[in-house]
Amino acid sequence: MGAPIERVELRRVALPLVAPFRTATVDLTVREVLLVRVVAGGVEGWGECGALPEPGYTAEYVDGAHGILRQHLVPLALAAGEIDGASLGAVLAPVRGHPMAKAALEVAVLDAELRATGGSLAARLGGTRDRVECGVSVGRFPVAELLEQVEGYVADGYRRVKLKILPGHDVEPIAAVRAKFPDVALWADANGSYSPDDRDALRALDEYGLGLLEQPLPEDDLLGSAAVAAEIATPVCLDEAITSARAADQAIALGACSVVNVKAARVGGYLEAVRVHDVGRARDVPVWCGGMLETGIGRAANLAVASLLGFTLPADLSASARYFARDVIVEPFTLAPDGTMAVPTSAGLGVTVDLDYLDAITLDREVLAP
Ligand code: SMG
Ligand code: MG
Repeated sequence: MGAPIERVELRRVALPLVAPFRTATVDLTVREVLLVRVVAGGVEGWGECGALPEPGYTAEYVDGAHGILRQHLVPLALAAGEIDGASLGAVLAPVRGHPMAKAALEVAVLDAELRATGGSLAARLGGTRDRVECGVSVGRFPVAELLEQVEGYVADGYRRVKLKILPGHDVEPIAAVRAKFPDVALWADANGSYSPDDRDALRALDEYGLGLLEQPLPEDDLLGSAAVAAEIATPVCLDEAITSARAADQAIALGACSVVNVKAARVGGYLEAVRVHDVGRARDVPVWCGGMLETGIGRAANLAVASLLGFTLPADLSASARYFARDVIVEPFTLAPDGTMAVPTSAGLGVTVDLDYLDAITLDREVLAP
């Protein structure tokens, strides 16, 4: 067992994005993000909450995550005595739902524990690769601007490009990108915006050689997703629908997907993300690491989990500069020309938080103690 938690800081920061990020359900120009800083045994650890300011991607949002952490999750963790990343899940289990808030606290506890003992998060999770293949997820833009954005990312070396689509805004951007970049590995993400009646529109996407179609239908429609998967040639990947390793196992068994997007935030933490990865391996389904426009803190943790061998497709993990003019860590993440990024190897998350910059962009900060 680890050390008792001495205090927990909840800090909200706002980082302007270098380009707007629009999906079927989200419209962002600034990434407002909730950070968790834990001190245990005199050592600090950091975590990032994936929640967005509005509940457009899933039900969670920054204010809600902040409230559940302040009122329920942090008090449970502070009252638990000796605790570590492995035992935290049971401590937080009385609170239903709120996976992004739980994941943020879990990774902060893991970071503190690992900084005390010297191991990297990647090694703790069972990761073995030292570099991760990276892709880029591009928000919705007018076509001319979209082509410009994609051109830049292809030149940077990203291994694949993911486009955001919704009904009525699908064939046009996909066909335009496909025409200009015939060989680029291209994916599309609908964020649950189609209905089972839109099968013709979904079938029409088959002719563009997409590597996968992510979350075509709403998250609770697994049978609908299985019907779509049976009807179209493009592999169906699920994102929002995969809330746990059990959900992944059942979705695959139902034929609702043949690829899984693994996001620690969405499944309640990095330890559960490893279990989703294990389900994928057991069922011979490729998995890849999704993203939530994380700062360098969350990106470090995503790189750690993406270093596990079952992550066989490029991640939604891009360089710091793809998101922010200035990241919150001292050494921003950069993409190598071969489209890979290095997995941090030093203790815990393996990054140094730039506290001066963080202070400059902090909107709100509170400290909770027993
Ligand atoms: O982190 O590069 C990133 C963004 C990846 O597209 C991305 N995430 O549905 O997969 C998804 C979205 C969820 C977040 S919308 C801001
Ligand atoms: Mg998605």
